[in-house]
Amino acid sequence: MATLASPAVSEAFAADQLPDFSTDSYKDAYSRINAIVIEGEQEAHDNYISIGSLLPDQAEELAKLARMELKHMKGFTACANNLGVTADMPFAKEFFAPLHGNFQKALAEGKVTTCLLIQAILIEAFAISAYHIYIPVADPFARKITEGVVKDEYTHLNYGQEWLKANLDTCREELEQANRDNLPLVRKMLEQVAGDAAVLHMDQEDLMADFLTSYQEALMEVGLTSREIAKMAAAALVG
Ligand code: PL3
Ligand code: FE2
Ligand code: FE2
Repeated sequence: MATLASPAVSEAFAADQLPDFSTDSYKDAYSRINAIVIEGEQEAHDNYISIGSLLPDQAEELAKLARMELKHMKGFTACANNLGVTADMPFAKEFFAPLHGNFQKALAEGKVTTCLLIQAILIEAFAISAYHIYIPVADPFARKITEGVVKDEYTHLNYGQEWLKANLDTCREELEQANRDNLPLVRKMLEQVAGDAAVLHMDQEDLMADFLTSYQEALMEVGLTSREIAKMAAAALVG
């Protein structure tokens, strides 16, 4: 039987401790994770503006969402400055390239459903899970900023949910195909950040679990059944 003194238990406590934010290894991992977040916020801004070009009557509302993303980007830039870290932007651009390419292709084809699934569901659920797991192990400055950001991200997720829900009859098939094409990419992205995230004391399984929770809840709101959602989630295993 496990007792309080058993190694498994004390390791579990150690994982909850705050990291030493001043070490070279922390700063090195942070230079990539922070760059991913900055690039993600910048691309989110651009993506909402682009979606506005496909939905002209929504352009004003989408421009508001886009503005929030720029504010997030500035906040996370300040987090790096505060720690004396320079974000590795070329790394982050490459990290987003496959998803970015799929978004641009869908945009060129006028596929609103695909664009919204990529940005407002998959990327926002990814961001929400990452920020949730980061907040308890962040330095105090970054924690405050991230807490403010995560509230906004729910507004963005909600926007995507509502549009897809209102258009479900006509977008179901495109939604399933877009999910098949993009959920495997998000799974790979979660795997790629795992090593650096661990240095920040963020646990990979917690990240995955939180992502899947936001993703499932979003699809439930859209109006899909549990079975349909399970089938969509299975795309991450097959892809
Ligand atoms: C859209 O609003 C935001 C898109 C951002 C994508 C974020 C990916 C997160 C990767 C892991 C980050 C941990 C949090 C660290 C913050 C400096
Ligand atoms: Fe954001
Ligand atoms: Fe967002």
